[in-house]
Order: sequence, then structure tokens, then C-alpha cells
Amino acid sequence: MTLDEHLARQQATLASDQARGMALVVSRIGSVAAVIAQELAHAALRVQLGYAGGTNLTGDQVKKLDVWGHEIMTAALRKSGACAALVSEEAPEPIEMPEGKGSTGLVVACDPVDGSSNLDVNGTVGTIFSLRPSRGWDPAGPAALGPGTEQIAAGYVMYGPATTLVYTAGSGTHGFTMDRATGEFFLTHPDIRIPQKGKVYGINEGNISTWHPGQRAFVEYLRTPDKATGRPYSLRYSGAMVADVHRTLLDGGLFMYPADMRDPAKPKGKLRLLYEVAPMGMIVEQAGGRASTGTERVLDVTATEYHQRAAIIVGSPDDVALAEEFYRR
Ligand code: P6P
Repeated sequence: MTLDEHLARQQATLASDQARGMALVVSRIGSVAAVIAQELAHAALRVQLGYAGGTNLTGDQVKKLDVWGHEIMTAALRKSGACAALVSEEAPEPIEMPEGKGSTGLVVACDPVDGSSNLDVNGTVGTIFSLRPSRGWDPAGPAALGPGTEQIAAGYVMYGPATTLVYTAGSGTHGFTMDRATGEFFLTHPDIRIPQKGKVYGINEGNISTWHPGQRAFVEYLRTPDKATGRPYSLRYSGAMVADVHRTLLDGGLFMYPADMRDPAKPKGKLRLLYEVAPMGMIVEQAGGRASTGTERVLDVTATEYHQRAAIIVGSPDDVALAEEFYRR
């Protein structure tokens, strides 16, 4: 089954104008993903061989790939006719799209090329997206978008050895793999279910001095050998959220980017709520997992600014519940 066939079925079950918009938007993101995958694979060659980045070889200066990714994503969403506004990591202010203001209109939050610093070392990077009802659109601020539970759909593209697209429209989480010859995505991971408990955790341990005491105690616990509880867990960390969440989704365990708690009155997350934390929270919950800030469900958080940051502890339900227990203690 192709992505478009799967989207058509999801749209039929959701049976709303916004569902039609959702299918249009996710299909467009799939088409752009094929172009981004191609560009990422050749970026070094283009720079090396001195011709312009991006798809227009008209002598433009080589664009940073995340800026280029933002530009082609913006163009694709405009063409979808179903995007009323785009909140992008690469644009300080949201981009309004009159073409998408109809009844199928949605607000899209997107990180077009997440983890682009990994590119220089041929690491995995991704695109993350989240779709919200356009009734939540308010140029003055995102509060009207409401909590993450308002998301209509969420997904990511992972540019790794294979290019995979994972999305949920609220009826389970489904994975697709791209046929490089045609750019078409085929269903390869129907209805993904995350293991109840894992044996891997992912976190940047270099930040240990900034963690909440409960976070430190939890990681210490995971590292302490105890056969009965499958410890020590293994540490896997790629520096690209999409790769670390994808591994967690399929193998179980945890990905964590806790808040910097050096000032307990002002916890500072790194990852962005609208286009990194909330979409990943929906994707993992729809696969039977959990997503917490350490003290509350990620999807209950409402953004008060478009590029707001948040903490995330996401993965197998038993592991996330235990992390929250350590925070409570
Ligand atoms: P650190 C990439 O820059 C990113 O936004 C996520 O994809 C990734 O999980 C995180 O930041 C990595 O952050 O501080 O460990 O380099």
C-alpha cells in the first residue's frame, strides 16, 4: 500500500474537511521528502563541485540545507491549498497562506531539516511535522492552538540508510519506506506498537550537571546492574531527535531531553514544543507509548510562544512511568 492509499483510508475514517486537508498536506510532505533526501545525499558533492545547493542550479549561492529545506517545504505546503499558516523553525514569524484558508485549512508546525549539524558528518537527519485545526490560528500567538491533544496529525521523515516516513492521524502510528527509484512511500510498518518496556536509553549525558535530581537518580538507576530488571540499559544517542525517537519507537526504551534545572524556578528545555516535542508525543502515544516533561503529559502543554521550548521523556510506558516516579521522589 502506498502512502497516498493509506492517507485516503485514514481520510475516509476521519470523514471531515480537515481530514481531507490532512491527506493533502501529508502527501505533499511525502513528495518533498523525496527531494530533500536526494539533496542531502548530494550536498557535499554540490558544495565540493562548486554548483549551487537546492534544486535550482541558476547560480544562487549554496544555501544552508535547513534554509533550503524550509523554502521547498513552504512552497509545497502553499501548493497543497490546505495549509492556512506555517510555523517553521526556520522562520521567526509564522507564514500565513491565504490559499489554505478554506474549510480544509490547517496550521502546520514543521522543522524541515532537524539535526542539520549531523549532516557535516553524514549523520541521520529528519523532518518533523504537526497538523492543527486552523480554528486555532491567531497571528497574535499560539495559545489558541491549545494543548498538543489538539493535533490532527503528526509525523516525521528520517533520512537514514533508508528514507522512512512515520505518521499518525489519531488512529495508530504507521511507517513507510521510500522507493528511491520513484520517490514513492510504501507501508512497511503498519500500526507500530512500542514495547511495554525497553533496555536502551538516549540522552546527552554531557548535560548531567543541569539535570533535575530525579533525572540524575533515574539515569544512575538505569546504569546500575540488576539482572531481574534488565539493567544496565544501553546508551544510544545520535544527536538527531528523529533517529533517537525512531529507534525508541521500534525497539522500546527512552529518548530524553530533560530541562536545564540550574534555576529550578525557570526550567529551560532545548527542544521546541510545537514542531519537535508535541508531534513526537502524539506519534509515540498512538503507538502505545508515553511522553512526559518529567512532571506532566507533554500533550497537555499549551504553547504561549511559537518557538517555545519544552522538556521531553518519551518511549515505553513502563520506562516513562518510572522516570516520572524518580521526578516525584
Ligand atoms: P544536543 C538537533 O539540533 C536537535 O534539535 C534534536 O534533533 C536533537 O535531539 C538535539 O537537538 C540534540 O541536542 O544538545 O544533544 O546536541
